[in-house]
Amino acid sequence: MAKKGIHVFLAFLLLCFSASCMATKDLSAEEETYSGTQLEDDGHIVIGFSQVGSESDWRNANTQSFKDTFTTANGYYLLYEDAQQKQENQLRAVRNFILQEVDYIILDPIIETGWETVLMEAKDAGIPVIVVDRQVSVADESLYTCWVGSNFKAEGKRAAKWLENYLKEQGRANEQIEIVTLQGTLESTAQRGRTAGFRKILKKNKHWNMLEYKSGDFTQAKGQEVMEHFLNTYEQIDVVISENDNMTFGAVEAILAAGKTCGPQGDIIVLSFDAVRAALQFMQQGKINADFECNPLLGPIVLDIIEQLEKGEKVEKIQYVKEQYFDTSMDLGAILEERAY
Ligand code: GYE
Repeated sequence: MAKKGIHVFLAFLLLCFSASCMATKDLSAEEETYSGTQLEDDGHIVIGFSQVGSESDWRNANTQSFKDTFTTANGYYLLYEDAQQKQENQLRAVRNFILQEVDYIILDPIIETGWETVLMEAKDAGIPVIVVDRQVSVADESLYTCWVGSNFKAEGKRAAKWLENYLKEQGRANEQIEIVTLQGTLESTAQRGRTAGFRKILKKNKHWNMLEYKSGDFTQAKGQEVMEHFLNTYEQIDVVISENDNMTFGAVEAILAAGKTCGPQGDIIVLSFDAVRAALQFMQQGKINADFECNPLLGPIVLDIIEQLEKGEKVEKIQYVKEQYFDTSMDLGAILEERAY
């Protein structure tokens, strides 16, 4: 792809960005010596990354993966914008990236709808947009270059299938099972997929009763609040489906505070999504039954995509990452030793 000249304006913004980075981390000697003029000529590829927020451990690992991948040493400048879970902030960030004439935009869209106009603006400006993690729902798919992330529906199904097997093993296959679901941010791809995947198998299990779905917005604090509501409302809860680990941390706290227990030896079966390090440690402590992995390490995959685009190659439109699950029957100590997040 022919590289666009980077405006002095952009150089100025990048310098401000570097200055703000300096406040939080030590820059290498190489980074410290960059000047605006060098930025115009040094051939670095400029990436604007609009991130959802920092609501969860998964999100932080995901952000770190991009920051570690798109470094100046690797030939990139990463302009990072945290939208603090607000779509309006993301729209503003993307428009700023367009104004700054970045080479690529990476967008992790908080929800699926509402992207047509801004993506059209990026397309008109000739800036490829790589969508990551969550998806955009647009009639014209040429508005973005490609998407890479998880198969959330498969994750939801995997969780329900795990529950089916577990209940069978426990001799509870014909028991009435009362379930509650802590949903993620409503209308996000992760929420929609996990809910839909689980529901598919739920429908086939006539003894399973979904008492309520309620969103905890993927955060620990709201997860705890929603779980308190469930515990105050329903006398019997056999299973909690929590659509991410941070809500699970809050939910477990609420369960223990209510004088109940959870996990393989407890009153309530807890199934979680993401499988971040702290959740696997919770599992080691017997507080979670199973965790369905969602891989946040998307930076290197997007790097490959950009390298292909730079060579003028065509890239796959939809790219799923590989995932697995974990439960207490596994050697979690050994798994944790190898785990990158
Ligand atoms: O599961 C959750 C995060 O979109 C896959 O967002 C992501 C989800 C992840 O806040 O922890």
